Amino acid sequence: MPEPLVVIPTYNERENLAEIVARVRGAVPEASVLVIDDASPDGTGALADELAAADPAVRVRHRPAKQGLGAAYLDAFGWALEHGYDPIVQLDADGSHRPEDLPAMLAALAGGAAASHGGGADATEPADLVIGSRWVPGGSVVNWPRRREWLSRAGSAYARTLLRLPARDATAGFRAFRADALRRIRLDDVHTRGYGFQVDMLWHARDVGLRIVEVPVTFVERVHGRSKMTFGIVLEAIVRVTAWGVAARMPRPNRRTR
Ligand SMILES: Nc1nc2c(ncn2[C@@H]2O[C@H](COP(=O)(O)OP(=O)(O)O)[C@@H](O)[C@H]2O)c(=O)[nH]1
Ligand SMILES: [Mg+2]
Repeated sequence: MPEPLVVIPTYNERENLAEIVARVRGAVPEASVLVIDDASPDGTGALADELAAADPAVRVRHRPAKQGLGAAYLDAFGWALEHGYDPIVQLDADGSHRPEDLPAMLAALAGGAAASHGGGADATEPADLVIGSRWVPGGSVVNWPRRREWLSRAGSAYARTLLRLPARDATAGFRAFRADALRRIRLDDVHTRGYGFQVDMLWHARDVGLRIVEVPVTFVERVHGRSKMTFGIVLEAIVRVTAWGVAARMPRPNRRTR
């Protein structure tokens, strides 16, 4: 039986990492964890090595420099597929994605769970991709400034409308993929480095016909450490989504220009 893998990307998450790894291991004991650290100056990578030494189900990949969330995930997905993990989950280190929501998400991936329809697949059937969603009934956000909630809702609505994405929460970073679904996505075509990566992946997922289901989750704003969200990351997402939306409306030959 293939094992699930929970991928946790980190950049300066020293205060959060031990707790989140313990919570993942508690919530889904059969899952392994892969920490993918971009040479965090605060020593998160060394802490990850200590956690891995104490628990064989915890693995670490060290990257030489901060290259963005998208690049870290693509690296991790390649590693996970090579090593035969299934399903593959993405989860932030900062506690915003509650590991306790994972069993419901994995149940929805297997089919037969009480999931919401994000305009996508029937939740009683197995899914290829499950999104832990803030913006479906039952989903929520705790401790977010109004400005950040507005940015997330607006970004999600803009991307969803322009790219006709089958999900209410198009920018969610809490996701579970079936391994063969991840294989079907052309990962080499995914170039977005920042948070637009989530939209880029979703667009590719829809393009290859993946069955996408949203499960409501409670997103909790981080207590420790700082967000790596920058104006540049938001701008990258807006520019790319707009360009894809325009390209998608062009005659066929230009359709895949990204
Ligand atoms: N490896 C790696 N992880 C990153 C990078 N940027 C952000 N992260 C991690 O990605 C997750 C989400 O980032 P966060 O700053 O919380 O973004 P926010 O939730 O959108 O404010 C956290 O676990 C971060 O440590 C990066 O460049 N490389
Ligand atoms: Mg965060």
